[in-house]
Amino acid sequence: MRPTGDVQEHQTATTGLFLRDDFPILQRMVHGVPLVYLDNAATTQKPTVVIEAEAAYYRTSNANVHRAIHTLGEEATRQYEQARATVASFIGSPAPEQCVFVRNATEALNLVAWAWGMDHLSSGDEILLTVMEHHSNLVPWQMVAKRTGARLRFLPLAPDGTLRLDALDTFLSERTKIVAFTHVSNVLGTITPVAEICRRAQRLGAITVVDAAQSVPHQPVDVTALGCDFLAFSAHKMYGPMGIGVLWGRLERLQEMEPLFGGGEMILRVGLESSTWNEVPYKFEAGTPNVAGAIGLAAAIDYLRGIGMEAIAGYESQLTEYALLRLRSVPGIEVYGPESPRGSLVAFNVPGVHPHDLSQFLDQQGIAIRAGHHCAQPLLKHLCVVATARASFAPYNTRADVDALVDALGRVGDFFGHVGS
Ligand code: C6P
Repeated sequence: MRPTGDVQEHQTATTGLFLRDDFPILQRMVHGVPLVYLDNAATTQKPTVVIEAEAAYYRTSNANVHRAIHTLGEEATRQYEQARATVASFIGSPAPEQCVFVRNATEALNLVAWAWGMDHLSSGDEILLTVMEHHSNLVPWQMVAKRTGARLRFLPLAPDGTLRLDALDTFLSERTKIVAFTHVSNVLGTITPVAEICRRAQRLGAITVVDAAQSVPHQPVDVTALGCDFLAFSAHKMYGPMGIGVLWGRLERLQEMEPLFGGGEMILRVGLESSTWNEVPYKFEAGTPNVAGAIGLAAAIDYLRGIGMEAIAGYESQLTEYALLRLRSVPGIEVYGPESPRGSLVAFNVPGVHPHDLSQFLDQQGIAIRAGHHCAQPLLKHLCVVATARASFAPYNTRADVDALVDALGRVGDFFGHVGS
């Protein structure tokens, strides 16, 4: 059932869209007070259905996949491939084999950079990124550019933190081979117009790589509608387990890519001198995969679908709007990123208090936020800060959680004594 209108308004204020009881960890106390978890962009908490799905696999079906000719092996293989099909239908993939299981978004982005980039880039070619990329979508391209002689270019931001799309034509040319960019910034919350960028990049023959680590958990994402070549995300940011993520790719792109890791499962035939490769996606999944993780991810997707991604996006948008409104009432606070649309997070600084001290102060009151450079050092340099605090939301958060944060921020001055000085 999808809550809308009054029902959703009520839930934003009081109970959350997810049932808090579904998440055992949300029942715990921190420093003697109930936990207020506002670090969801770093990782989300796990519902019982996900924890149980992993445990049930280990309890009843644990075996290696694609190898064993026995009942457990067949069950494990069936569940692993069923999980792939669940992922595929969740993101609108034409076929399950276009979803490669990896460890996380970082590994997915590295896989494209190394396996596609090394074979298709040479001196004089350009890789277009944006200045707001997470290190995971920057450092691999730096490494590959260094080895191939390709040049990195960066699409700039407007003062409000949105992408300067008007500059896209200046940066895109026949030299551009790859355009790699985040769907939602993990610092600014900026949402990029993926479909438009992909359309314009592909007109010039460039391939597009979307870092969807901060979008897939929060809004409907359909790879076919977006029109990208590759899309990367992590399960642990979408209520699934750590250690499993997905690289989605267009079939022809995946087929033209050489494998990155060699070993078991990724081969067709092996000789002493040379080998041939298995089909997509198996040629990218060398060694024993994280079967329990894939099954846990599928359980998380079933859980998300039970609520509905449209409902989740609507709920989080209301909650973030409320957080922006309340945070701006804190004297002297600096809030980063565009007004709207924005992802479900707010980065901010309270003058005179280092974000690390702020985070520690909030932790004493049971409130978990993130503080630091958020693995986006070039972006923070662009913002002329070394660190920020960041509150990020999930559908188990409520306005009461935002109120707890803002009330605590109101006490920061008394605690540190020198705020604003
Ligand atoms: N951002 C944050 O607190 P991994 O670590 O591979 O699951 O995700 C990497 C990653 C890639 N892109 C974006 C936009 C991200 O936000 C992240 C992870 C976390 O913001 C940890 S630094």
